[in-house]
Amino acid sequence: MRSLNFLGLDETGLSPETADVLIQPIPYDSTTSFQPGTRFGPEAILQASHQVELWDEELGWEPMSCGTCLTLSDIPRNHHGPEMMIGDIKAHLQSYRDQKKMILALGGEHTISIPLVQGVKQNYPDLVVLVLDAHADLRESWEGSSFSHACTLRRIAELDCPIFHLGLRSLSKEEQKFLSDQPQIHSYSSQEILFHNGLDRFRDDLSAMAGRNLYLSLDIDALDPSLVPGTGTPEPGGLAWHHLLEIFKMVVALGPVRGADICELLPLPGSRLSEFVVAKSMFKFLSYLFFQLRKENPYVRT
Ligand SMILES: [Mn+2]
Repeated sequence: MRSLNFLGLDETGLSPETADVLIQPIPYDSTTSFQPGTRFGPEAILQASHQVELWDEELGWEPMSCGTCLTLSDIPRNHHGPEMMIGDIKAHLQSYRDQKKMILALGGEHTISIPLVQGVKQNYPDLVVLVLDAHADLRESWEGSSFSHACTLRRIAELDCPIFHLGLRSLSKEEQKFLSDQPQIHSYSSQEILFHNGLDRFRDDLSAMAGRNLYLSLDIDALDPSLVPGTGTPEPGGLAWHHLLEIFKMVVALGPVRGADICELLPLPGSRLSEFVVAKSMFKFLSYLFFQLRKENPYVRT
């Protein structure tokens, strides 16, 4: 489907109908406020993914021989603003939604999560949204747009689904006030996760919703910028690699994950670290996901 694909996998014989997971690049940015360039993220991530080993040393298996991924063609960037782009994303993915396919989207800026979550919520009305992000993204509007990357979680909150937000460490006074009035947004700051066992509280809270359908949105700036310096709006004091893996494992174990995205990777000249971390995080997430699916149904593709 796409000449440069995820992990350089052999996609012979695969189609969107038969693949377990569809990788959907969405090279879009327009509202990024600090450093533009996240539209170059998907290409850089896919390139870096070719350096990821296909053997998962932690689980002792080769996940891509048990589950299948197909990398789709890019959704072209719409230059007429985020609302138009959101419409394009919805239209582009409609047929996959009708088939209830699992889509892992690659941004691009965080705005792309809005139509992705909306689409999955249509299929699964009980959806619970998990967001990893340094920023609250709860602004009503930002720089003239209600669909700026800085408003992503505000728009998702309007969809009336519980939200679990991990890695928060930057927000405005107004966002803090809004957050305090939103019982359905469960927040776990970076500091709580790093120093006060915040992931234990997260596991307990999410366990109360075990079995509900989940969507995972990973703004890569949730991780510490020493690990991912290439991001649109870096914030110090972020999560470590192994926090991310622990979160993936909890999420995969606690509910069926129906959709996911990874956003805000900004390739930097002279370093491939950030895109490699993103590519490896995709690999680990899919490895856990396929491992869990095989555990639930050992007769499928063993
Ligand atoms: Mn962010």
